[in-house]
Amino acid sequence: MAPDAGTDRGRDAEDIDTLCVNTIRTLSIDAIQKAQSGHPGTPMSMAPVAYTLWQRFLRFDPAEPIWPGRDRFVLSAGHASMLLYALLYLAEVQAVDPDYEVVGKPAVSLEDIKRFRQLDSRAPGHPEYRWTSGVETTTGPLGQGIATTVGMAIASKWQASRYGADLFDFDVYAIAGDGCLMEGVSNEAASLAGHLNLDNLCWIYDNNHITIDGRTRLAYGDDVAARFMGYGWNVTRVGDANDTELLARAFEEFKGEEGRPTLVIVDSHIGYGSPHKQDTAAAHGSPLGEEEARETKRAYGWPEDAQFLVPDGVKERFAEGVGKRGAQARAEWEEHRDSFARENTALAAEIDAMQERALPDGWDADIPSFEPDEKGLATRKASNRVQNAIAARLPWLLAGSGDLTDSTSVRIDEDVEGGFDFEPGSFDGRQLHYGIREHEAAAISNGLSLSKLRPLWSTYLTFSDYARPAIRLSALMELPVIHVFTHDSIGLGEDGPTHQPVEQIASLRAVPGLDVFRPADANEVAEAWRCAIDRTHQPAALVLTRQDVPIFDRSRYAPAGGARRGGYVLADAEGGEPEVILLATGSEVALAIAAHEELAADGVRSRVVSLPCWELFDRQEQSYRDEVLPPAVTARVSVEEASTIGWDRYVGPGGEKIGMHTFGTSAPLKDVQTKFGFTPDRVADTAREVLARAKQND
Ligand SMILES: Cc1ncc(C[n+]2csc(CCOP(=O)(O)OP(=O)(O)O)c2C)c(N)n1
Ligand SMILES: [Mg+2]
Repeated sequence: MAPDAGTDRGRDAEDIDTLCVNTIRTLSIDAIQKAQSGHPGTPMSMAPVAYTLWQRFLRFDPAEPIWPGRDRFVLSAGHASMLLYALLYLAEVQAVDPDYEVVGKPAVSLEDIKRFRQLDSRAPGHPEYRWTSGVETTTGPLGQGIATTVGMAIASKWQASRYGADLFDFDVYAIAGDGCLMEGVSNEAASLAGHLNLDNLCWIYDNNHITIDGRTRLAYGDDVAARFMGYGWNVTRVGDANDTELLARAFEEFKGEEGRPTLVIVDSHIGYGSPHKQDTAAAHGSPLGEEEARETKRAYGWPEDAQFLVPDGVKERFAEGVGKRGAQARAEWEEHRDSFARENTALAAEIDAMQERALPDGWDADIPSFEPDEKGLATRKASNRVQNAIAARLPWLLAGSGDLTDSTSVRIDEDVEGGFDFEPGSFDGRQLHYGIREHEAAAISNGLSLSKLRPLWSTYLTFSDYARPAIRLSALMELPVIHVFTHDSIGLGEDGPTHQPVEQIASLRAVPGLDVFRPADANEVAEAWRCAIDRTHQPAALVLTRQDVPIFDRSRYAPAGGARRGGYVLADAEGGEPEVILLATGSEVALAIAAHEELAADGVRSRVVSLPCWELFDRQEQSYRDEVLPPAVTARVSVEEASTIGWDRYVGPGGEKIGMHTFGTSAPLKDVQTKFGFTPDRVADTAREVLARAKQND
């Protein structure tokens, strides 16, 4: 079908659909060729699949791409990004600004496509949420996209239970390749989705037998259908990616399926149409080359020399399909919303607030303050009290855990509305059980947050490593997910070095945009929660103790409100400027206080700085930071039962860092702390040493 016949209104629907599919293919080929970088093979092969889904099934309004009731489409095979950009461009999806307003320009323009992978183009290497409107989640790290869709599907079920299925019954679709299904997280995701009967979830598996290294048989021989049937999925097959009728039947089957997620296995030919590269790994990740691009276009019946050609009728066809259906679906949704709002003012207000990541008035009114207590309280336990005080006033706060609900203290109280398990039959529960699937727990949390719920999830700090790729994406996507990590140091004692984190805090601090809070006592926990909830575009990690820590007497020491600035002077020298500064976080703040008292008795003037959140402290103005850490006081000691990486910037060249340089050991808490030198005497002695050194250098 030659595109120069584009003005011929007499051609039949099949021809125009083929023309649309070939437009997606050739835009992808041309963009990648021009950029001299990218992955043409999968956009070429999967174009008819994505096109059929968008044109005939997806309830998505290009004019309002963040309408809450929309179906979600996730390109989990993020390297095939040009497939998504071509769809966004041809469907004329509109851009939305950070205030959630449609701004009257395209999400992706032809200019962006011509500048694929170039600086500031809305068509970057891999799809990036928040950068390109219409991209539902950032993909590229294989497996993350499908893992995240489970969170979106859970959100749809939860929202349907609370606000009604007239408003929330959205489906979630994903295209996944061999890579996505090989990644371990796909097992966690599919297993949980099957267990939860998420029949609003449809993954499309691009079964092309090719990855970068070549044929998949090098490393992959799964019977994928059997595997997914084992997870409790409905599995269906489409033997040819170009067979749009069979594809449509598969999607219809998905729509009719109840109680099971659906996997559509689509056999495809990577690089479809390329005479020399089809079905080879060469089509995966490099431009076709000029001559091959020309020959491929010829095979499609396309003008060989045309570049970035969008024949007449193509955009119109998208407008008649996804555009029209999406607009209608949205109009119906808005009608439902309006009538719902008449009957249910408060619930409707929740929907509106949620969409803008706003918080209900008084959300923090019941946050407790804790009385001084020498014996104290584990910060994980204090956290549970604060979490519940917030949960009672923030109905869309959902808690979950990787099988450590009570030991990480994230259970929502029974007397809080929704304080029961989320499971089939009670999708309005706010307590999610992820089983021992930390990676998926974090990815689901991203999916919940992308659906505008406020998720927290938990595990032991050591096992944050299992979830790291999804934690990283929460930061990259700027999602206000709360990652709760307890058992935060060697202070957990007997469980030994397998469970005692050493390098995790430093590695979390290294994630750009992730605020890591390690509160010192119960009242700092309350402040950390205030900071973590009162944000719209940033994740937080709460790092909490298993063991009790004293609750400081705030009439004697500074108020905990200082924690909201990331760091503050907790205890100061009496009778003059401090000579030495002790810096600590979490459980080691009490140790610093003990050393401070010892030094004071000895006539040494020390200051204790509690530094629960480095990132927040670093964002304070210089004058405040200098007030807390006066540049003239170079004698400084940091204490943290963790890797010392990063502390140099606070202790400076004249300072000392007390931390962990090896793994821990299995023994009762006191013995572990003595073995590794976390004692008031050691801290005080180190302070005296640095002070002596500083005086010598004066
Ligand atoms: C977690 C992760 N590991 C490795 C890569 C690098 N990578 C990108 S695409 C790809 C091969 C993917 O194969 P498949 O999913 O079958 O995609 P196809 O080649 O069929 O498009 C690899 C290894 C990645 N993006 N993410
Ligand atoms: Mg493949």
